[in-house]
Amino acid sequence: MFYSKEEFKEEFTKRLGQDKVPQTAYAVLGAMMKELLEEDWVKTNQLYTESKVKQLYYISIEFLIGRMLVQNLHSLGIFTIVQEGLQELGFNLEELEEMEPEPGLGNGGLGRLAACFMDSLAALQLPGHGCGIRYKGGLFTQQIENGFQTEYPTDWLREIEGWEKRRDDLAVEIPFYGRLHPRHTDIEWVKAVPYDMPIVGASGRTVNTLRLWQAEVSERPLPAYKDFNEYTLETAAISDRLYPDDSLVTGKILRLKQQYFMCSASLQTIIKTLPGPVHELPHQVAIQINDTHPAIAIPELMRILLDEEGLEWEEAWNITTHTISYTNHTILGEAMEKWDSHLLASLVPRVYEIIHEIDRRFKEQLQEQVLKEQEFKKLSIIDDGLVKMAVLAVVGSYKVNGVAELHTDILKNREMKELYRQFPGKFHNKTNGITHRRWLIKANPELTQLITQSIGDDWLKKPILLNDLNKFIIDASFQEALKEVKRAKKNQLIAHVEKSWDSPIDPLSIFDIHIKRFHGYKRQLMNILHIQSLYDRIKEDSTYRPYPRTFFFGGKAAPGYEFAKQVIKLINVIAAKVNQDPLVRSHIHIVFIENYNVSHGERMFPAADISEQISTASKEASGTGNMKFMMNGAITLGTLDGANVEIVERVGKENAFIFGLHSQQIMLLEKHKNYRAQEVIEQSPELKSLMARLLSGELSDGTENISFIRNQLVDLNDPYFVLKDFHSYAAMHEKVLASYEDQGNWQGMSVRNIAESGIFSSDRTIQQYSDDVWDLKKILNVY
Ligand code: GL9
Repeated sequence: MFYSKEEFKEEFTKRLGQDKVPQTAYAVLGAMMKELLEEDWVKTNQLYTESKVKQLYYISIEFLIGRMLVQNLHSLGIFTIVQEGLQELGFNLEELEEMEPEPGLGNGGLGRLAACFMDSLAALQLPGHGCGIRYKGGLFTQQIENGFQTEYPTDWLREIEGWEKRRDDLAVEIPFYGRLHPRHTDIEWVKAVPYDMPIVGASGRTVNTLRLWQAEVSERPLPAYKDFNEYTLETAAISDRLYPDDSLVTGKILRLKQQYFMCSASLQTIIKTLPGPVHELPHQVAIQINDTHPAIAIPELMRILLDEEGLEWEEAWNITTHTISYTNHTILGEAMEKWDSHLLASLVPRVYEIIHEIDRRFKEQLQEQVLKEQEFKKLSIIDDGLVKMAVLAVVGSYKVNGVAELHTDILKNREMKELYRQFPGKFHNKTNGITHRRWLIKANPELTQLITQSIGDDWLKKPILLNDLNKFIIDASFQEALKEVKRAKKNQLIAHVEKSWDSPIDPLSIFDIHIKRFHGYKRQLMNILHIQSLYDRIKEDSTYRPYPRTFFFGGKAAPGYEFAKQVIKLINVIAAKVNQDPLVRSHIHIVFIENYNVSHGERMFPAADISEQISTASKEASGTGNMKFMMNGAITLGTLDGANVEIVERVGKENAFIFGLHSQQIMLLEKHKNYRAQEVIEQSPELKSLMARLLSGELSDGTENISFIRNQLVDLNDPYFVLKDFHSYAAMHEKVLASYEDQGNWQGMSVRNIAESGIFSSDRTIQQYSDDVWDLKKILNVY
């Protein structure tokens, strides 16, 4: 369609016509992009079908893809042409990008990881696709009102239609409810209609597919007892909204419906479009289940193989357990899915029957061993009237992985010890990664340019080559240029934020950034309590006048998670006080970024000096924000948790600020129950006064109490060890300040972090999955 800037301008102008407003420009540009990638998309699919190569399906309840327009311009290799062309025609690409709504089809790390994986699969020219749900409403929009989080529905679909292709021809029917005997009757069918989105591979012609399913009423007859209006409402609800849960389960029937809907639709399609006989499934298809949300794919695949393909149990089980593999993303107890047996038996009776049989056979096998009752219980899929999805996922998969070395070790040695003993060969680690294309090349073109000027452009395709930057650690002119980049990114962030934030932000201050979901274990509370202690110290000690710092917070709390919501309120109360105080304000400043999402992230990671990664050791499975900061030259201030451990291994302890209890220490304190928060408070005058003021309500506006924070720290004995780690956290902040004074050394640390970040590209992660689990072959789309 166009190969040069002039050709682009000509085509664009022609299509734009007389309607030269940004809205039209945005629409025209989008339409041109879609046309441009359409041919490659069709060709990629044809190639996969004709060559009968093995294909991967990554099933996930969340895909937090972020905006697509600019990312696709980069992938198609026409970003510069278009950006300059638009400028010459009087349009600003950045302004057009702002018109694109962000599809918030995920909560946080787990959903964003799925999106990074899609990007890497396409970039590496591997045949891998996503399967998920086309939620009409993504994650809620957060507004801060009077310091409190309030939630508003986000309906992104209205404006985005266009990137996707509805495929009525590929719709399938999903069976819910009904009676089983003598045969499955009275089924309430739901129609699943796929919407396909193109996943464009960087500088190749591979265009993979993200297939999102939408629930609609079926044309098949409804059972006599069922009211049609009720059925219509229930059906629409299935793909209406993403559950806003973060590392938490609701146990609601609608969630289970979503899971089964997505798995059944995906599997039916996979089987229908299989190029060979069904017993060859494991050679033709790999299915990865992203956490336990799609674990119901295991009995569903069994159902299809048994009832629709007519296989015997042994053969069906053999196929299933060589096709499906499982990734675990958390060890938090409250995030472990357990479904009520009755609920399953009523909603998906045949699937429940199969789960029961899987459990029965597995237990029969276990009978041959001498097992303690406790061990046997841990290994039971069905236990106490509950179906434990993680156990089902391990038993029914050929590979099981954690998402960072520490996390996988904890799975093997503690959380899944009994399962590991049964299936030692299944367990492996795949440390998470992030796509450097979005999080460095797109988000930070200034840094990208500096790197390319210094080490050439091979790193764009092989991010591990960022390692070559190590030779610039003490190079004064590189350091100066890096500082310049950071300053530019800070100013851009300020320009963006100041539209909504009323107090001016100092671009020369240290940008200390804490962005992620609000959760007890992520310890935003520790951060804000420390800031309060800084405030007190500045007020009381006239010799303490620290170098200016701006503390940024951003993140959403699950609507039902009261504690997390009160932490948001506390931050906003303390922010109001700090930011209004003329003395304190020149030393510390707090900014709360409303409605933190992917687009905000793209502006914030590049502007950071300090990356707050302060979870209670052993609780954060991996973290991926830590990698995005590192790649943009921020220094980690964190605990030895999740992938922080591997980051520190790469950069060296001297290039990070590490504090706090280690995971072993935390696990011992938990096991022996010998932590006493009250004693820690008693021993520290600083904590004592901080707690007294906090609990008196002085820090809570007078309008609201802080009962949940009190409850957590006092009544619940500080389960995330905020008080226990407080002093070593505060001491590390002082070390940050001292280090920042030596700018030569600081910039060197920053270079070191960028240089070592290549290993955390999701290209590395995906290549490892492909080599060790999926066995995919690179397919070149040439024609
Ligand atoms: C998570 C873990 O908590 C993170 O540590 C991890 O980096 C990601 C991706 O592996 O998975 N598990 C989980 O349930 N969430 C994670 O972020 N939560 C959300 O995504 C909301």
